[in-house]
Amino acid sequence: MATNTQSKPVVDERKGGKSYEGLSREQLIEAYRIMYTSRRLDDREILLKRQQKIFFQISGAGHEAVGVAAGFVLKPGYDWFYPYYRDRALCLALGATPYEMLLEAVGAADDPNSGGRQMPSHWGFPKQNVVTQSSPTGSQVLQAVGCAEAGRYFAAHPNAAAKANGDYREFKDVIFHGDEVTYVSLGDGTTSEGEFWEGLNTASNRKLPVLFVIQDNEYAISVPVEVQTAGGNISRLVAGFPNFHFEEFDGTDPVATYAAFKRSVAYCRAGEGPAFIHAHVIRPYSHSLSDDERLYRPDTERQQEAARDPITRMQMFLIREKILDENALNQLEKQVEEDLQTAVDQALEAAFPTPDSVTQYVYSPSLDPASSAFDTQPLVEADAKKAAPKTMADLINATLSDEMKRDERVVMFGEDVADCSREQYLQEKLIKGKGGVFKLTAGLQCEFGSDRVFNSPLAEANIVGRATGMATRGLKPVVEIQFFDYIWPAMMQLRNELPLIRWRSNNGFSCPAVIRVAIGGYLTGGAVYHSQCGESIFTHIPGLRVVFPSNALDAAGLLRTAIRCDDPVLFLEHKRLYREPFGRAPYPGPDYMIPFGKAKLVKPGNDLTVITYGAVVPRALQAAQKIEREHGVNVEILDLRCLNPFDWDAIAESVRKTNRVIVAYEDSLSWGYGAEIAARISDELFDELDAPVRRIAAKDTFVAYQPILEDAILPQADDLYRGMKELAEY
Ligand SMILES: Cc1ncc(C[n+]2csc(CCOP(=O)(O)OP(=O)(O)O)c2C)c(N)n1
Ligand SMILES: [Mg+2]
Repeated sequence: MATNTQSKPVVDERKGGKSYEGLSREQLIEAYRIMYTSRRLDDREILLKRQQKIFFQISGAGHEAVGVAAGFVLKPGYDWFYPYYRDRALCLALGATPYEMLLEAVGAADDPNSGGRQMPSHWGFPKQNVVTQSSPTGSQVLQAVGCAEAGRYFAAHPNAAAKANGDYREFKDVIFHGDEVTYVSLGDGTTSEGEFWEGLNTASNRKLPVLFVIQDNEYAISVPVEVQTAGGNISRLVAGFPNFHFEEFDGTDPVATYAAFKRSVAYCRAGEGPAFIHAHVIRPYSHSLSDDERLYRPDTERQQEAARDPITRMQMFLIREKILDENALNQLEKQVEEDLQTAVDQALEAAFPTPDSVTQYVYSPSLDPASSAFDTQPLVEADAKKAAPKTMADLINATLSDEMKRDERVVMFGEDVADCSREQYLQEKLIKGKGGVFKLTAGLQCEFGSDRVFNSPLAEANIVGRATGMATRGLKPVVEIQFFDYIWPAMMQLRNELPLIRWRSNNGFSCPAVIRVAIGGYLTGGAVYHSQCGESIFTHIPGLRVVFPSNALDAAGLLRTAIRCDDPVLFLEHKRLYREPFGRAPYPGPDYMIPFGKAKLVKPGNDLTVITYGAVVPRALQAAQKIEREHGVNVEILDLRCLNPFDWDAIAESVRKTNRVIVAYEDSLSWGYGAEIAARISDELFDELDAPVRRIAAKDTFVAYQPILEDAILPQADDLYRGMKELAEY
């Protein structure tokens, strides 16, 4: 259904005839057909909602001209699309059918958007490169930026697109085109979200071919544009961003809209930079069926708006220009109605998904990171230098380097991760380079180039949102969040986007990125904002793998599994353990991997079990050695090292042997990771227990600066010792 935009106008301008900005009469008729289909499909859905045959409705009414114009200028399956819910006409113009849209509305198994998992108008058409859309307003913007970056990266590194067996690449096809454009749209209200501004900033700075489309209907539910936007006009505010092509126009005029899109897309395709399209549209049908705009908009305002309805405008245009007469228009509309009736009848017959499918595609169905494919042995190095024990920081750095060498799809960015953004200083050998505040990425930019290792702006949502867009396209971003304490601006992306994309698109899209995060306390002076844990907040998110190694060898093996696997991974690196004497190990070689969800037996014992991970492992070991010396209590210590999935079998085996168990963790006690483990033990191993399940963790407060306070707050070896003694005596 996508129209060839190259076709000449039927009337030649040179002969003094009329031009419709390059649109032929046939294309104008087709434009109207799509616009009318879009509007009437909304009407149909509204009816179906009133009949309780569908469960939600949100319309694209008033926005149809924008969608059709964009769909005519851009190319489905070639360009990339991050739409929002009012983009029905766009998706129709790109080739999605009313039937496919209705399948989402009824929640059918065959719904290509989501398999019945998302609300209607949450577009996702893999065939057309329409990337699964979510509900949080604005979260699409940074992903679109990352998508555009990926396209540019593959154009510069075409070999990176090659398939490879044995890792995520086997299941991740890459397609790209050197002049592709990424479309992203949003409403006027959504321009208030910070992620919108972060997206503009990066697209501008990197001159990315992103088409930002603001569909300004002057309302965000009931909040008018002058409350959202300082001065009431977003174009005025963004005018200072360099490298942009700007357009502002009446988006209810299909021909003017088409012309604006043509100019903008040409600018992006030519590699000049991003374009900003500000289309003034209308919203005739309230925000959604759950909203009644008469509560906050008087009739006069609504009537004025109705005079600009793009459907009527287009009808009048076609008649005025003698492209269609009234009879032909009626014929066309009748045909649309008939086709829609057929689509509705078919969609109402469609099979529903089965309840047993609900956990399908939470994770990759193709590659299980807990499988033996990820179980390899460390290399024993003959070379004495390589065989010398290395710190966790050393081995993480070595693993990153190895994987960048092995897989050209791996890119790294974050705050301060580059050696030096001002490359000339490196070239002139004036400086040594930084490579991360903890130096975990040191030397990687020098080794692999500035387009593979680079600094991000100081914006955590920017890091995770862009990584999500890149990974959706097939890159393997391994990005860094500098401190766990500052992960929160990325929370929308981490909770609602990265881990959900596979499930909500019914496996239509996936984004197996790795997010490395420096975490934890015991720093003596780390204080409130450089000591936080909080891993259970992330293990609570389905779709996200969470890893938390306690030593150098595990960090190397698990990081490699994280990079090669097909799921998104949160890789937590304890700052206190980066350079500890505890847990150093020789370099294990470039293929050493540990499967996820396999605990490590740190110390065997018979009297009680301590289940722990991270920086509590060495503290538990210290306490266990002391209690064995002093009281002969023989403690078994299990280091979970991977928190999702976690090794239930190892826990159960140990508890069956010792019958007494402590779950110890660094985060504050209540609602923490130990609660889940303790609950599961009580549930499934109740008969095996000779004592209550105990938790030892931080106090339910924040981590203070003064070392005396820090010691009192975080769990210490002495706390573990006391806990072990009490439980052994119970
Ligand atoms: C982050 C977030 N906050 C709030 C909402 C609830 N919500 C959904 S749409 C909407 C208004 C959006 O207005 P605008 O961006 O102007 O788009 P429009 O609906 O007018 O086309 C709101 C507040 C949401 N979906 N996501
Ligand atoms: Mg709006």
